[in-house]
Amino acid sequence: MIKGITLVREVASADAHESLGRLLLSLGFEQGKGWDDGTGRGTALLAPLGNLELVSGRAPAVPPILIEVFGLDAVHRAVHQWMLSNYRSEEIETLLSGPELTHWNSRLFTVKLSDGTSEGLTIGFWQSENPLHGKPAAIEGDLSAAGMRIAIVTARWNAVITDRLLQGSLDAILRSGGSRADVEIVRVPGAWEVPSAARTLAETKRFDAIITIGCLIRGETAHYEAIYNEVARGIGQSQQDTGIPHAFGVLTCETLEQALDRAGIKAGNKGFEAAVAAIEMVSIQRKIKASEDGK
Ligand code: RBF
Repeated sequence: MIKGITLVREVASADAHESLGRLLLSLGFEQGKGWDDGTGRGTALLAPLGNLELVSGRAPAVPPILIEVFGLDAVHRAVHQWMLSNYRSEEIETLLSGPELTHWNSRLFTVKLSDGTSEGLTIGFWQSENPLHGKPAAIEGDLSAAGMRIAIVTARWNAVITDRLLQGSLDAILRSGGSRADVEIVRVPGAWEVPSAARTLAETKRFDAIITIGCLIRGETAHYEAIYNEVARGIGQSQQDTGIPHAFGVLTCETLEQALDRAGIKAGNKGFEAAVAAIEMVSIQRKIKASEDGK
């Protein structure tokens, strides 16, 4: 039922309002829907996250407005710069603190703005020192291929492209700690044959993941959509039926030039990316199983 939280603060003058609004927008607040009814105006500044924190047992050691940022030192510099054009330098020393470590593994500075209102306006800008702070807890795969057994199925059609994709996949596996002896490469005539070979390999249970490689070029391929849909469906079905991750490295392109771009020229190497996805999926599968076993 809750949609959001709004803190309302008074600013001393229209000029201060204007100037403070500009500062906060330049630091990354999003402009919300404000209001102006002739007797006063409101500027809405939106942040991606908000929370209400209740404290008991001791007085809060922070100002009532806390803005979480990344790049705290850059924010401090921007606030200092802004203060130089709004306050005398001796005032700034008393109004703006330097970033300091808190007892909650963060750094924080406070700035006292817009005196002359009933409440005053003190803002604390802070940044967590924990790099994972604010990230929802999630299982994520590692990119280590050490000890992983991987099969690569690659089509001979458009070998100019598929050989480059294969090279990209091998490159990703070896650079992620995998061993060439643990990689089996199977060549099939065309993309159409990729799903059945992938499935045969997956059913042997000798591999942790399968990487599929092919290249369909619309210009040369009659019934392009029909072939492509069946290849994608077959690879997906093999993955779902066998439970073994299948990375999809089958290019579908309008032209040979577009295919070359995706095989290492201008748009990365999709074979490399498919191998990285396979490695990540094996790792994720292992972690999910380990967390199940631990229950
Ligand atoms: N295989 C590919 O991997 N990429 C293609 O672009 C491609 N184009 C084809 C176009 C035609 C008209 C035909 C008949 C086949 C094509 N194939 C292509 C081969 C297909 O994947 C398969 O190997 C053969 O049809 C034999 O089953």
